[in-house]
Amino acid sequence: MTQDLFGELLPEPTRENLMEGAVVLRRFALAAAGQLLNDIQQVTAQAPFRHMKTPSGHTMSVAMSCCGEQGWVTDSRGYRYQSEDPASGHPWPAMPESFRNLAGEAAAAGGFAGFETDACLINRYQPGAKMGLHQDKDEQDFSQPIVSVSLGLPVVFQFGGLKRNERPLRVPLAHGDVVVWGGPARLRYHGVLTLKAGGHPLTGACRYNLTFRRAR
Ligand code: MD3
Ligand code: FE
Repeated sequence: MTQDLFGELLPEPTRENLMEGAVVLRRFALAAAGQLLNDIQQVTAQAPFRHMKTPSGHTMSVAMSCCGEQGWVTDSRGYRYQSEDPASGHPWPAMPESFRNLAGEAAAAGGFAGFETDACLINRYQPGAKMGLHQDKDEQDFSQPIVSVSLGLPVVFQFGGLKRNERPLRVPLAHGDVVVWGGPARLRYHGVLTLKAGGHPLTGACRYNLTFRRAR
């Protein structure tokens, strides 16, 4: 057992290989969760959560914010990374040290030592929110992995193939779980089923997901 900031006992992380290139590090972020949630509040005080519109005009059910040198945005002009928050015209908030450290440690544990993230997308799911099957392909270098961190309410993640029509695996993701996606898993379709109502002691009625990327 390890301890968190408050000296609480925490179960040890475990590792599961989902498929080639995709490693689930269960509970890897548990010890840091309190600090990560504090830092989400700091970032989103400067760059508030918003429901962006897809290029086809649908409003996303997931609310998003970003930090780091680059942020991911979608609007009528398309999907892209940019260095300013379109809501304010200012640069995105700096990446908190807790975020950068966790991303680097998780990437190394998943086989990607030396990963240097320049973009963190912060997703907030409230009950009823979901994310349909999609690929993450707005980044420049697909040899760089993506690290995702789940906080708060659990959800069922869908992990498909390189074509949308391949039947996806369903993987439950809970508070503190971290997944590293690289190599042949990097361009697989993936999504998140509708978040069910519930309560979590640290986040209340929501789930947060941090995805760390190398955009440029
Ligand atoms: C597999 N977010 O922000 S994290 C996203 O839980 C996104 O909020 C989901 O998909 C969420 O783009 C899933 C897991 C994830 C993230 C990126 C991936 C899985 C991935 C990129 C390639 C393959
Ligand atoms: Fe994605």
